Amino acid sequence: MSEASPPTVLVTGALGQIGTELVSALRERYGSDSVIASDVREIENHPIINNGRFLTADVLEKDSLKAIIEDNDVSIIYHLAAILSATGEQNPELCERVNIGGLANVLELARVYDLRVFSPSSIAVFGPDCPDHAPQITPLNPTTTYGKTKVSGEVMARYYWEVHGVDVRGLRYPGLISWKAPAGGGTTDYAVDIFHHAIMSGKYSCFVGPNTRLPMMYMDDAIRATLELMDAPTESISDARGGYNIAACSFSVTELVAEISKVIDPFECTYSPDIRQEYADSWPDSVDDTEAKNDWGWTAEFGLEKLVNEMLTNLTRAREVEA
Ligand code: NAD
Ligand code: AKB
Repeated sequence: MSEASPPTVLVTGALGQIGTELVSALRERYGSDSVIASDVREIENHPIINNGRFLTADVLEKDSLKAIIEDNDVSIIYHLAAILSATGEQNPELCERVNIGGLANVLELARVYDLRVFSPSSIAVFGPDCPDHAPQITPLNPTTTYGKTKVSGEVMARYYWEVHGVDVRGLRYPGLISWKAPAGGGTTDYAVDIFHHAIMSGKYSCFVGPNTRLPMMYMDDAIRATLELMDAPTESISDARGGYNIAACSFSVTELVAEISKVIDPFECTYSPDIRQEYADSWPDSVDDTEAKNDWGWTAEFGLEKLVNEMLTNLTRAREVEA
């Protein structure tokens, strides 16, 4: 019996913080030739462009996406192209156009070509009326445009599943912390930037205050969650398919600074909150991920201490290699 050939996978927004690591994981699994990375921009010497297939594609140009799907017999799309919260609040019109318009194009093409879709949501779907420990099911009243686009994305995903049978799944990612690619214009970027500054200068000026507490996750956990959700049998996926809560850790900036200071001493963090404080304050402290645990066996591996050690070790090594 001959082995089935791997599916062809298209990743949009592939040069961003998540795409940089997700594409590598998908290429390891399906082979480089089967994973097409795409983005509206090109970055010179980016590992994702150097190590496999890459196409420039704007998710707002439906015909270009259609041609890529037809020409390459694509069967799964990981749709990562988006404008994040901080950039989105500076340009709400662009944020709506890309986050809602781009997803509409992807879902419609998925309906026509019978594709499976991964469409990320965010803890930004929650608003100030959400309990501190966010349940899976709770009123979703975000105050940011970015959050509103993510609520719309969840509604669109559920609609395409219920009405058209499109197998689209999503996760409400917490703030993601990684060292391979920079964070892409979000509110939670401080929890990535702080590591670079700690290593470079032993000092960081944080744009949210010391008591700001948010749900966070190390990228390895986020990539594993993504693959596990997409691997789960359809019958195990509940109404939460548009955006499952997933949790790993929740910490204040003070707690993060204390953990970094165990390795980098002295490390001084000062505080200069800006508009992003408001966005952070509108989001919950932590999330309840019982449904993801029960439905498809989700469990996180990285708590605060392990995450901090991994970040500092990997960033230090990367800087030594660069030098
Ligand atoms: P990112 O900003 O790092 O990357 C997004 C990529 O999309 C960029 O490379 C950008 O060039 C590309 N892009 C923007 N407009 C485009 C367009 N019109 N056509 C094609 N590509 C376009 O973002 P990320 O952190 O990798 O996030 C990916 C997804 O995960 C987004 O939906 C985001 O909302 C969600 N998410 C991320 C986090 C996080 O902490 N990183 C948390 C929650 C949810
Ligand atoms: C952001 O801060 O915008 C993202 C997110 C939590 O969606 N990291």
